Amino acid sequence: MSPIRRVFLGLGSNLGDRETLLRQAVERLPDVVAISDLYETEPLGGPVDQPPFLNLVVELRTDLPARQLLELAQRLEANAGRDRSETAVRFGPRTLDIDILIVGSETADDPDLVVPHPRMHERAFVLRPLADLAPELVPAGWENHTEGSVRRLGKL
Ligand code: A4P
Ligand code: MG
Repeated sequence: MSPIRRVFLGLGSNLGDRETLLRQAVERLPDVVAISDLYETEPLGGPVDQPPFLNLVVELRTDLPARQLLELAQRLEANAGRDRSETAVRFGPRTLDIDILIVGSETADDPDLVVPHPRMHERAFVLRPLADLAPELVPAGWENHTEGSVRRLGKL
């Protein structure tokens, strides 16, 4: 049997009824044990005029592997009407984005799945809500970051 692990997912929305879209996604996730505060954040990257995001982080206790979590995340994004057509812009506006941040000590380095999420350590919109839930966490691969735990980075 696989172990139950601490899993953290980052959710963001900057199109449509952001709060409802986020709440519906959280309700559809399995084994949620904690939800961070909701943060309104300035968009990082993408088109200059895109609207602000709402971001939050959820913690699951689950034995689902990262790949299955990614498939679930992408199903929920599609349910929220996310436009993945060729015209959709990288870092551009989206109804729902779910990033797989941390899956216990599991690591992945595939073309379509990198865990821990490779950009999370430089993003306040991930680290602030994550610091609500797991301030002492040191994700796999962070041992060499001089910054140390989520709490210290989250305070940036
Ligand atoms: N992918 C690889 N690893 C992962 C992972 N750990 N979790 C792949 C989720 N997806 C992962 O993502 C592109 C591909 O990344 C997917 O096909 C998946 O297989 P995407 O969601 O289709 O496209 P994207 O989100 O536009 O690009 P990307 O690179 O994932 O962007 P990010 O890093 O998700 O950033 N500003 C604020 N304030 N708040 C935000 O939430 N989000 C973004 C998107 C940019 N700026 C933001 C925010
Ligand atoms: Mg993404």
